[in-house]
Amino acid sequence: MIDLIGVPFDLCGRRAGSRLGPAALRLAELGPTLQGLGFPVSDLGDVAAIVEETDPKGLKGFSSAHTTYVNLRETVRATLKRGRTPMVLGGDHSLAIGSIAGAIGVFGADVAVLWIDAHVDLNSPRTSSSGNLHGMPVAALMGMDSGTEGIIDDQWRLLIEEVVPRPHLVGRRFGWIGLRDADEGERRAIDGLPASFATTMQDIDRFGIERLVEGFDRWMRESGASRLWISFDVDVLDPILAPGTGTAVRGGLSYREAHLLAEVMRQKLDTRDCPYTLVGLDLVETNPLYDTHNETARMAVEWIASLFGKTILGGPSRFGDRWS
Ligand SMILES: [Mn+2]
Repeated sequence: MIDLIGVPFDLCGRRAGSRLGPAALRLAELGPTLQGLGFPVSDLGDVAAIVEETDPKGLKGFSSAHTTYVNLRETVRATLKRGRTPMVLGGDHSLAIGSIAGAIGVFGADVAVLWIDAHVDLNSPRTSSSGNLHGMPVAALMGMDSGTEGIIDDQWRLLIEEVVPRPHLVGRRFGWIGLRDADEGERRAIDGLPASFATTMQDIDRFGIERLVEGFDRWMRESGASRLWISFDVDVLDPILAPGTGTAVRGGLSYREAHLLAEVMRQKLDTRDCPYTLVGLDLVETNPLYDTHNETARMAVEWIASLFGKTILGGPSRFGDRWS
């Protein structure tokens, strides 16, 4: 059973417009598509809150972000406690602070996160060049220091001490797929997380999706976590295919690579001895202002369908073990 949770929130991104993302995904028939695959779906509506900003010297949009993340955390927590799967529709990627905080609140250290994204999102307020929270959610979920003082440090502490429950995420429980845009501060931060599964587009070029997912599966088993949260940023897709995002970077996943990733991931999750389950997802950074004919939301919905078991002939490969 899947609960859709809309977060029409874009105050912490570089470009406005991803607040229209949840509507675009709903219009692309995300709910009916999942229903058609046999999953009962409830749409819980939207949780984003826009409140008056209290401090112009602080992080951009912080008061609204803080309220939104807390609302989202509590909604995700309630959904998980009812044994349902939250699917969070963004909105800018900073909302993952709230959604994954909800999963940590329920499962504690048993959660691992797979961040499928062109970006590392591991900046701290000090290393960020833009000061936008959408480049910092991973650092917040890991409880890293702000590296600053004053109001920005106070706000950051509020996130890592009150919004995100302990235990914070650690490198051994964090994986990336699709990276192709990293800042200098992020490279240093990733060097400090040697146990993480940090993979780039070059790894996909060299080893292919299938071996990459094999590696992810091994890493996931070694991590010891039994709950997987997937945070899917549509900018991991090539912008020729999915232009509707404010954070486009050239050289992303092709249509076939993206679907193979979802399909092989599903095979792994459905393996009888798989020691981990998919407990929830983010689907973020869809921005209809940059899209043509809602292509990007449609692509995201198709990707989700593949991840939830849609195949061309309706079952496992007929070529697979028998003829390959
Ligand atoms: Mn991104």
